[in-house]
Amino acid sequence: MEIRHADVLLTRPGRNYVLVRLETADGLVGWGDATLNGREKAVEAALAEHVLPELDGRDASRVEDAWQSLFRGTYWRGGPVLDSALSGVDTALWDLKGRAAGVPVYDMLGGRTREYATVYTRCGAERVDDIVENAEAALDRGIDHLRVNVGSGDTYLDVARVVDGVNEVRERLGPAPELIVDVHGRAGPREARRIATGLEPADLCFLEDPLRPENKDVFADLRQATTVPLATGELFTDPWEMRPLIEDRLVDFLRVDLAHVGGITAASKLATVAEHHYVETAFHGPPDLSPVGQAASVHVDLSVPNFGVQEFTDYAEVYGDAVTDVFAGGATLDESVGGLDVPDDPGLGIEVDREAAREYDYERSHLPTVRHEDGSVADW
Ligand code: CS2
Ligand code: MG
Repeated sequence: MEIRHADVLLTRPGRNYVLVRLETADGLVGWGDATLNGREKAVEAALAEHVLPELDGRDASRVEDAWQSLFRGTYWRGGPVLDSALSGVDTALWDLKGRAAGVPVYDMLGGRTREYATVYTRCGAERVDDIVENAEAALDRGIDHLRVNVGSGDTYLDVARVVDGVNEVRERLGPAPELIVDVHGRAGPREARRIATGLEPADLCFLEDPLRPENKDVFADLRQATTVPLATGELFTDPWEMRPLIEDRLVDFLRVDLAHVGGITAASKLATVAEHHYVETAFHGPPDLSPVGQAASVHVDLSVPNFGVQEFTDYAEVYGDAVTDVFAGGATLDESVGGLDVPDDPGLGIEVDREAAREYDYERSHLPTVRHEDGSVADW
């Protein structure tokens, strides 16, 4: 299992993805997702210049040792760029390990604890009428966990609009569907308290990223103030960052991103810590996570006992042929249960067509910086 070729591939089949490709001396190939939305070139350079050269000649079967040596062994640890690079390598190593053993990755994580991973889908829009229409379309597809954000991502927080809009959505959809609202790390403590308490009548499954991520202590105040279940983690790029929130039971759901937090190794260990504190998983699954990252997330979802829900992106629906040109296999939605499953193939069960990927050139893009009316910077 000697690593012979370690490459990074930047491709844009609909949007930019950073993929790690590891090939062993006996010709096995493993893939991992290292995409960091808007900072793809920084991760590509970290991989090409610093991380991948260190893997040359190493034993691919030593996944944990690779993780430790890339995270701790390099002195400069953590941060979104280095941890995305580490995530891509870790996931590719698990893929290789599964392919070498002839078993799916979830089998190496302890085996299935469930038949599928229940998903939530995004139904947000500016107008309540459109949210309800999106929600009904999702329910028709068998998905009953719905994210019903009111307003778009680039308007800063309008608390009254969010509270009134989501409560109206609940009234119109009735009590059955599970509803989720993403505050997107935009709120300070005062706004978060108003949103959470204002949304208590909507009986949410959870409120996602209710607070800016810097100061974890503020979650304790919010926890005291509301009965609404809380979730966070997509902005955390270091597994240790979630620890106080899990240990003090300040959140109900762990929402880390497998392409940022340290791959399958970090996510499955964190899930185990969370299990002991009755915290469930709800891994990040936006369109900027590639189908390789989605497949990796579902392998962990299927194996952990404390799975909650998986955020879902339907790549073929959003990006059409471009995505199916490049990726084959991976997670698929079973509409009869509203859940994702992965093939029983060895490894992650997803193939990447390198030649096709090279046809889709990277384009520079970045997330917007939004400002309040007075010109000061707001959280996007
Ligand atoms: C969002 C993301 O899906 C989510 O939960 O918060 O779409 C987020 O905006 C992007 O991943 C940012 O790159
Ligand atoms: Mg989010």
